[in-house]
Amino acid sequence: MIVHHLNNSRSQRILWMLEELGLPYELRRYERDPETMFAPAELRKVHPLGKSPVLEDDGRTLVESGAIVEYLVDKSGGKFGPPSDRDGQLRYRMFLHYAEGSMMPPLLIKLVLSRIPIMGKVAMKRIQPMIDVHLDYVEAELSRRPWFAGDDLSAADVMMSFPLEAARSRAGLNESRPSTIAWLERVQSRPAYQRALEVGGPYAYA
Ligand SMILES: N[C@@H](CCC(=O)N[C@@H](CS)C(=O)NCC(=O)O)C(=O)O
Repeated sequence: MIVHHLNNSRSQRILWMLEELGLPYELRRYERDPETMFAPAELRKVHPLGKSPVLEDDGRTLVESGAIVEYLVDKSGGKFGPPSDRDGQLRYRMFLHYAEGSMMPPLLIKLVLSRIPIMGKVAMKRIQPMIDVHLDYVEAELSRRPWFAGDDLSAADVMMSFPLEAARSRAGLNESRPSTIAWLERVQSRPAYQRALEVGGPYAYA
């Protein structure tokens, strides 16, 4: 397997998942343009979207973090897949989609607005309450169970790691939401997470 990895990006969680699963992979690194933060053009040669992560395996080129983590669950015979109870399965599926589908968009809007002088600052004030609704929801969920789907770490946690790391670095996630911070600490202290950091190189959100 080849992982196309961009610094400070969502592909860090794919490295974490691969380290958890103990699957061998080759890493290809790409650096963001320090001005624009865009990925380099070479990534478009790998996939037309030119984004990261991209996973190549068995002659296939896969994109979308959620689809990639589900592929890895399948490949490893269900490891880090859904729990056995129905409610846990539904939570697993929901958070797997929620991470990119609902939680990332306002965080990304905030990041973009933060780069626009004056008017951006005004608009950012409108976005923060939307992010707070997500953070409160996540806090309530994590106060009920240790991991997003249930009692065990799953691919849903892998997916949720990036939005929550981004929220801690730029959208006010702090100790006022103790269950979420405790979850982040549990994630980041895992040996596989630490190995993924060593492999991936500098990562601003850990
Ligand atoms: N929903 C996609 C998002 C992919 C994405 O936007 N990746 C970012 C990295 S965090 C990227 O490659 N940005 C560089 C660019 O847009 O040029 C996923 O989860 O894989």
